[in-house]
Amino acid sequence: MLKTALCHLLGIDHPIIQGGMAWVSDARLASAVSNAGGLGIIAAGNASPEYVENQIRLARTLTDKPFGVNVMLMSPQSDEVAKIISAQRVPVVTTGAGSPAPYMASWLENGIKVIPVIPSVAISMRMERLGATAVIAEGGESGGHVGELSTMALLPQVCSAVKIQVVAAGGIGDGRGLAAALMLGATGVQLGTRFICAKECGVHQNYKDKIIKASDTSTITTGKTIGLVRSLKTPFSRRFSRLESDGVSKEELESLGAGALRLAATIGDKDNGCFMAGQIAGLVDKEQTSLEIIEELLLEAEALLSSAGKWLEQ
Ligand code: TUI
Repeated sequence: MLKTALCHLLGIDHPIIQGGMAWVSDARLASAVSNAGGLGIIAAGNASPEYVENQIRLARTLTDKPFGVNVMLMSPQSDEVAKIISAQRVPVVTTGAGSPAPYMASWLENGIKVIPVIPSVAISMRMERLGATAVIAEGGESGGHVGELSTMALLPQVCSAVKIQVVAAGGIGDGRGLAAALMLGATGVQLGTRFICAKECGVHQNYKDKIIKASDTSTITTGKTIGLVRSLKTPFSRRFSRLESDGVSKEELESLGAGALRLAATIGDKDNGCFMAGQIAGLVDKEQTSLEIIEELLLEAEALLSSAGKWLEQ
């Protein structure tokens, strides 16, 4: 049985976190993952504080296991969302796309475990100093807003730099990725793209179908001047990319980007949607329940880890 320090830290059975994905991961997906023994995460994204509060309440009716909320720190609503999380005493908070410093004390005082997603060693050290419970080191293979470093390079450097636990994210889609992340020093993994294709994930079917059809080279990053975002190559991302190289203003690019993820997730808009996904999309070939995904990952990783001694035999 695969057990790591992360299981003990978070009170979960398996060291697998479902990444918070704006417009994609809601209470239904998060509770399915938590019921399967992982840690499910509700994404606040740009949603209203009322939506987030309702989702937290809904999750509590669907699972009695720990779950988390992800706060996207670029959201203008994050102050209000942060307060709701403190009041609701959500078991775990993950943060992305900025520094959670303003909210850290309140969350920790309320007994909330705070796990920032970080793209570099310097930021991981800053988060440790601020009192973070653990960090999620996310390489640029991941979908959505990404840093510059790959998981393979970032993860061992973060593990060497901090004493708190490190969870690996970016480019992990199966048990091989889980086993490799443990070898690099992580105590668990976070997966986003694979959980988009979970049966309990309510995104539009077009989003799931696009990921299932994707290959290794199906994603692209855009937005070098306004923050890199990785998404599937679509008419939207190609258009965005072209405008960017034509030198269109930051403001125009921002307004073009705003809302495009929502269009992809809610109505599956193939022309105007931004289908954020990681480079591992080519590995995802079917819809499965969250339980099937987690069980498959564990079986693969356990087989690999238990036979790893073969590399040392004469
Ligand atoms: O946040 C993510 N991925 C995301 S957020 C998102 S929503 C969005 N929608 C439209 C445009 C842009 C975003 C979609 N995907 N991953 C975690 C992550 N966090 N990646 C990078 C960071 C990060 C960056 C800077 C974390 C901290 C940071 O600075 C902290 C500091 O101390 O300055």
